[in-house]
Amino acid sequence: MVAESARTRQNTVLSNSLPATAPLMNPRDHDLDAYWMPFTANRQFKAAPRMLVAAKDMHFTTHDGRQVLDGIAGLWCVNAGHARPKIVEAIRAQAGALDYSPAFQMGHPLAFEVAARLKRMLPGDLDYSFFTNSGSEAVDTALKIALAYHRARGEGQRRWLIGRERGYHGANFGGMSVGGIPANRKAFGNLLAWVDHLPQTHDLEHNSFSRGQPAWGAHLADALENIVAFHDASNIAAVIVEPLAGSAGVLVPPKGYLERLRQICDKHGILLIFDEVITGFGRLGASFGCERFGIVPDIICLAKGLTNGAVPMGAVTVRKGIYEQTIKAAPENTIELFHGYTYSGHPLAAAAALASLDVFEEERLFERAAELSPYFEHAVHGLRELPHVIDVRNLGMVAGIELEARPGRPGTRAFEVFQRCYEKGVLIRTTGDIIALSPPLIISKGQIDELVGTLGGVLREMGRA
Ligand code: PXG
Repeated sequence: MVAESARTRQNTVLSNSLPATAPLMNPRDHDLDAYWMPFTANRQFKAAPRMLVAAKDMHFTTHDGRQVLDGIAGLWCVNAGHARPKIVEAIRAQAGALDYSPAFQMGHPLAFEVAARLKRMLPGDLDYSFFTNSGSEAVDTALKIALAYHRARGEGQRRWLIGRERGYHGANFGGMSVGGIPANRKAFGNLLAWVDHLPQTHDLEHNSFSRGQPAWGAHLADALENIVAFHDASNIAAVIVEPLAGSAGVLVPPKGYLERLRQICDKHGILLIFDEVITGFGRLGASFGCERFGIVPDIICLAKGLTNGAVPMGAVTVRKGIYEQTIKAAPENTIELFHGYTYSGHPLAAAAALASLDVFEEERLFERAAELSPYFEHAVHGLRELPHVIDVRNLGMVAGIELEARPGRPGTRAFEVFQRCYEKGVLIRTTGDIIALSPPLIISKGQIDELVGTLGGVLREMGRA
């Protein structure tokens, strides 16, 4: 039903395509060879390029002038939709007023303002923000702060960092080391030492087709007690997890799991880091995942939605005690943390962040996400009976649809779904044989039908092959 109505609707959307706002181009007129594309099958892409030339609200314009519905908020970042005038204007004005200001030993007002805004938005005493340019840098910064904090309080032997299998914490050495996606680690043997991993939380046998948080699996957090017993609590600095794992294919935390991690960390003086690069800024129907789950981590990593994806920026926000302890351990008038980036708190990024936070607030987008999520949940679970679907999972405005892999050719089925959806005017994201949906929070119910209906149509069309 959903698929049929959406197919009709999609034809309407295509025939009523908005005019492209940028000149159309032919990728064949350009030399595509020199750009080494990230996390991309370069040869496959360059043989059949998918170029985007413009974007507005819920749609991209492709190089051949088609409108494509954005089902993934760019890469989980454009939470308020594309090219929002307030954000565009803020960036434009800032570029003309103060294009750059040195990040070390100098300041500019907007960076302080973003930190103050985050302090007001975040729960508990998550009060102090350090700025980076990406989620990967936010993660590495958070790990370094955890080590520096323990050292500042005289427990410098706390060096172990505990991540989780299937975790994604960016592509830099720290994040890759605590991360748990094998393909991301395989080629780079020189990982951080002193790292261990919790087991991952998703279990198809117990949890498939859960709506929202699965009932089974809180006990998986107890593995942290085993890790503590093995390395000794006195040697462990921090545990880092995504409250909901995005990149590995939308792994929703079992009920009670995060609460238990928090308790075990508290018991042993271990810092709990939430990597909310994806779950921050409304994705789960609350300002942040920590708010949604009612748990205050010691450190939170942010990026993506912070600037609505418009200018790169990340942030690490820490609890008051972490900042105060680290600051006071250093002698007066000396640098307290030897860490930072040329573009920390960049004026254009800070301007984009303030405007994005304004748009989120003015349009009540986090509440809107909460209001829309039952509709979204109902729509995605309608895919349950389609060929090769072995799981559907969701929370807030994010969903994962897991397909059975083709024997000996993992990932190819989902990638074909991605290609066919794109041809039909819908952008989805795949990781292995898992499809992720994570649309801008401005999506309408009709567009949810179009997104899920197009996906359902493709799954049906591909049938049992
Ligand atoms: N932490 C988490 C939880 C992330 O999801 C990063 C850190 C790194 O952020 P940067 O800004 O350095 O990329 C991420 C990034 C996908 C996908 O679809 C996910 C991310 C990035 C690109 C694609 O799986 N997450």
